[in-house]
Amino acid sequence: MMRRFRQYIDGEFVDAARSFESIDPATGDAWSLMPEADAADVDRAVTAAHRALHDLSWSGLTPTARGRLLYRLGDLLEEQAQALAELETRDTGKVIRETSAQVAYIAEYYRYFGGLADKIEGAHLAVDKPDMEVYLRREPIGVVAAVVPWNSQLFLAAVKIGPALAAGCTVVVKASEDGPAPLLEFAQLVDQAGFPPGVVNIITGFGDPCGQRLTSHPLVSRIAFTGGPETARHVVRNSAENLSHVTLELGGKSPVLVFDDADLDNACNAIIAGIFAASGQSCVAGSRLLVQNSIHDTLVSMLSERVGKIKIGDPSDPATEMGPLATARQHRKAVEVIQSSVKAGAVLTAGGKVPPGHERGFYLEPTILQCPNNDIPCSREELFAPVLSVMRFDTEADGIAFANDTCFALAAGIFTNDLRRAHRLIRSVKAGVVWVNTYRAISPVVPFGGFGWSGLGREGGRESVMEYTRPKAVWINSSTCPFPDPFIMR
Ligand code: TXE
Repeated sequence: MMRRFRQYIDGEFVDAARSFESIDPATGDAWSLMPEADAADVDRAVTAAHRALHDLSWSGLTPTARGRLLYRLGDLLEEQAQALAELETRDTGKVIRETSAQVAYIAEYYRYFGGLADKIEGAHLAVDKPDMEVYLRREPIGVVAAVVPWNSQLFLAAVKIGPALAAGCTVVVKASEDGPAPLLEFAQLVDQAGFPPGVVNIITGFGDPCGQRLTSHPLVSRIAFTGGPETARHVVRNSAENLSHVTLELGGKSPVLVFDDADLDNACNAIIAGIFAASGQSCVAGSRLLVQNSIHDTLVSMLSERVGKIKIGDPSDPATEMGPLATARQHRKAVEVIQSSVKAGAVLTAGGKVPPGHERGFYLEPTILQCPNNDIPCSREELFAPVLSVMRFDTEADGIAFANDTCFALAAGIFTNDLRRAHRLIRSVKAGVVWVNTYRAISPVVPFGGFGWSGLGREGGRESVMEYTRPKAVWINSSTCPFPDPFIMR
């Protein structure tokens, strides 16, 4: 008997008319049944969210009370972190040592956004009309459609649900059709936390019709999307239906620059974490390594040696360092791009094939490709796989030019012990997040996001809550004089 998950709509756990099988990436076998939301399910979820938005059980809560609910959700998440981590590992293949640490940390995001709920402030405006008192209210923007991909669904949902609820919005979350189990299970915690019915709805289904209907729904006011650039273009077109606000968080081809004065042991560890953690399925993956000529060979051989020792295996084993890719589709794409890159002149320095003994499931060796230029497929395309493209550069200007030669602009890593150079690089690299002598550090306090093909807007940080509000300007006439001539504007 396969475990069967349900969707959470209007405070009820309900089945969909159809279901689909979810695949365990470590074996390639189906292990559970997921509800396949159709257009009618989406309509019910959005209608519930729209009703809840104006229902006094939610809209009548003080911001502090909303914050308390979020805080409680964070506490429940912390209590259930291990169980949810195990579910995420089972459904996505992400190793348990990563899911355990990440899920526990997500609780901090809910607490952070809970703390911000009563710190959303409007303004009093000093207008040029002495009798007028003018102030700005910050009101919830409305129903939010949150669409997430398979990698880190709980985390990517938290940076949408948290600020949306802090601002007083209601949410319909669409879990990815790949690995939706942890997010569907998380609905139990939303229920226990005591949110009124309809405030948070969690469904899953395919891009078309589920994602399509949700992001073009006339009752949705804001879309928060994480996924690939191609799908993002559909989402932007869908948003035109209702002229909804959109934020997009769309991956990257992030450069990591290592200069000859860097601490190479530190850089080596950070590079490995940057590209091989989560088997490379991370939007900030440092997938393009740019190394200054004089240290290139040394660093590449350090990396190759370290990569050879990465323990690949069962993602649920705490000793495993790298698990499978989440889907057969991702695996196929990575293998194809490795092959086309070698044909285009890249030299395979490590990995590149299915690890021996792991023919079942979607495993791929950690792979290093040395690229003669930036036009090799693996240095252009986002792979979402454990594949590192390495290029050499000579001068600082060359390094910057290579780093910026991409349509993406999400993250960048800079390794140098020269503070002046670090500052020059920070100013010059095209990215929304820059890490100096470190990589992949995150915090709820820090806004995250990119531009270009990497997306629009930011998630995390104070500003992200404001993005779920809209200003309302209020004019109050304090004068006792009669209203003046109606045909003169004042
Ligand atoms: O993502 P999709 P995919 C990149 C990565 C990956 C590529 C494709 O390079 O190889 O994108 O991945 C929903 N309207 N990233 O195909 O399609 C879909 O059901 C509304 C980077 O898995 O973008 C899922 O819930 N929604 C990225 C979500 O969009 C639609 C993470 C994401 O799926 C839809 C993931 C539609 N028409 C992939 N079609 C990152 N930023 O971290 C699909 N969806």
